[in-house]
Amino acid sequence: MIEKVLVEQALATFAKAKRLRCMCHRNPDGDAIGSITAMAQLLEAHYPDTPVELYCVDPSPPTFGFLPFVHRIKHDLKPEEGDVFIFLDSAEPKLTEYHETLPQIFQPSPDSTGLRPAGGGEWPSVCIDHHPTNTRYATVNIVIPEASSTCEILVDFSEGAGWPLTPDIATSLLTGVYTDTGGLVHSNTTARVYRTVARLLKAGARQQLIVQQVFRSAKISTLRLWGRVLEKISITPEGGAISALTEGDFLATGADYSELTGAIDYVNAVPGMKFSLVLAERAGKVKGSLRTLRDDVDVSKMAGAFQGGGHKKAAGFAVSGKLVPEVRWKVQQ
Ligand SMILES: [Mn+2]
Repeated sequence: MIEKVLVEQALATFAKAKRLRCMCHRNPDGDAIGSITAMAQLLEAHYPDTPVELYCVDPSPPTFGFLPFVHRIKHDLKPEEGDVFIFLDSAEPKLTEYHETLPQIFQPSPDSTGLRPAGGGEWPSVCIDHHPTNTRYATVNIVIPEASSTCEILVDFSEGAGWPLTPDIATSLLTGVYTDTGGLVHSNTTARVYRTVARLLKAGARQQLIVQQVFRSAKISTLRLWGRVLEKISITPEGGAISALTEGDFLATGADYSELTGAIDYVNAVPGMKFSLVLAERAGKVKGSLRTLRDDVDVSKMAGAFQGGGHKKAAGFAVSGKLVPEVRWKVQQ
């Protein structure tokens, strides 16, 4: 799946590092945490003399606290000479949220002719990602949109590099494959995904631990938040199932933003809809998550209208502002 030359370029980049600094996107999900913790373990095993560090602007959701290395994720980053950055599951620099404070760690994206403008990026970097909207902002870009998850790409990468998977690494990787496929039920669950899962189980991935921690446990605040999402579903004339949560909903339920993950799959379950949308207020912004079950609807285009992006069947966006309810009444005779 991965071109051999890309694996070689990535390995050559890792080999010359004085420090290996892994980074995933803000508001990290299971694939972000799975891929960053797996990559850090792989790098530490194969470059024992090079310090390996993990960075994310947001802490890991407690759900993934059972994964090795998760406690090593740091927030404050000061780039130093000799750093090599490894970006995981992040389609664009802004999704890491380090783009404003540390623009120099990213390369300028290639223009429409495929050439990378001069200047910018001072540090070598490797990006491993599966988002089709990836802007190729690293020096080595391993972007495979057909992959279900960044963790799936890492399984192939390890094989290409000749790196064996330990049970701990396999557990991190299986967490990402499971969460990005919704437990092997989303439309991105290809035959290749099942082969990947088989390889991970063979490597000792603790499948039942993941099922219990990720899919079979929910805090009371999460259940109450999801209750509000479900209660507030409305159907639009365009055929969308929409729900919206204000900051007040988060305060009243005691849930934080990360606890919203997964609720949209229930909104998306309304039969006959073209798409589903969950809007949520967060720190002066309104974030939107879009899903569809249909092949003739591309929600990444809808998200694009609000400067967002993602996949055809799952996408998101963020706009500044707050939610204001609009109630319409008409007289029926
Ligand atoms: Mn992902």
